[in-house]
Amino acid sequence: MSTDHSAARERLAALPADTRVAVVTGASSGIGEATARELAAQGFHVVVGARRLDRLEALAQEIGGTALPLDVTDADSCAAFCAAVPRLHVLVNNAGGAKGTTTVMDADEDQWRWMWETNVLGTLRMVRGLMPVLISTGDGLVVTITSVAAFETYDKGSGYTSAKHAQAVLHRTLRGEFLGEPVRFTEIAPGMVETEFSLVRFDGDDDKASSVYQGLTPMVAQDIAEIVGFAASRPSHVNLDQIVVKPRDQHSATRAHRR
Ligand code: 8X3
Repeated sequence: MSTDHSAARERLAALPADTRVAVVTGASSGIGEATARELAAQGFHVVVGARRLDRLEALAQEIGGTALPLDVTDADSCAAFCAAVPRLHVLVNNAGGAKGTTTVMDADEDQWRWMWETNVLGTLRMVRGLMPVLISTGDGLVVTITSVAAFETYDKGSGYTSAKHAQAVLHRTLRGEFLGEPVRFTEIAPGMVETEFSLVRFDGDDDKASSVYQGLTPMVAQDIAEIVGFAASRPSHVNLDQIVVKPRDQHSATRAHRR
């Protein structure tokens, strides 16, 4: 463990026994950042993980949480992050995303690899690394942010829809494998949320990214953060299994009403 990680572990271990602890991945922007703020407002000590450390540290300072570097595509980075968390009540698997829009025949293997690494293997690594502390704390919750792409397929989206399906299947399987243990599992599957999501998908092309949300009112990160906060504030015998949430103007991944 680096000095950062050891210091974080000591700090987290020294928190008052009744302080609830949450981990949010991909917390430097968008849904992750809003979720970290929401959980902090509920009294959680939030450990925020992401690659962009400057943004992360500013956020941790603002919410009185702890920032730790995290690249969910890197097994060692995940292991070091998880080893720094001595106890935990809520894990929010938010890190993920899409890259590119191509047909299966034109698939770019690097884009596929990135999508499977961030969405699927990233979730797998964080769940495996943190499940022991979620269970030993006696009241755990795993929230995984999937997508409407975990339910649907669409042309030129297979790299992303296949990764989101796989991430969701991994999450839903845990609900059965941990039945009887003190841990809950909530999948939140959003439709259009205006964040950096489309900017990443279209490799920084602003025009393409904003055209996704043109003529309708998309959700914002806070809309999803409040749902995570709602799930996390239910009494521990209540498990919200699955929440699909879309803008009123969005019917499905491929059909929306635009004005
Ligand atoms: C992305 C959902 O509806 O913007 O996860 O394609 S949508």
